[in-house]
Amino acid sequence: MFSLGGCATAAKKPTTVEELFRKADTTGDGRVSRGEYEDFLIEQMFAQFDANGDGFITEAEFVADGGTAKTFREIHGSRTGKLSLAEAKSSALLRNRLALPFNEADVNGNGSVTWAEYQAARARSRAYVR
Ligand SMILES: [Ca+2]
Ligand SMILES: [Ca+2]
Repeated sequence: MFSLGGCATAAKKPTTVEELFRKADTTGDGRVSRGEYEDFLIEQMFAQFDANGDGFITEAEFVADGGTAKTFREIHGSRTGKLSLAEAKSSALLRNRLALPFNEADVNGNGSVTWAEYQAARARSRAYVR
């Protein structure tokens, strides 16, 4: 199939950062609050670590994608061997780590980040989950 427009193929384009931002902004007010930001990053992180897509992260999955067993055990308080999204979201450790890039991004400290602030923060956030 030829395309003279120089446009991308009909295949699904990868999700853009802007789309991610809109997803994170669950209230749709154009700003991402700290709670929205943490929830969203945890969901992103969760999907990434859950290699077999069964809705749980095992220690093996966590370590396979660059996490450490120590961090997994700290996050996974229930010790069932399977970390659920709800448990990940209720982890103070995870939230506190993810708050670091948020607080950096939220330059004026008003508790929300704008689109421009978000782009910069997103690039740094991954390192904090290790
Ligand atoms: Ca919002
Ligand atoms: Ca899994």
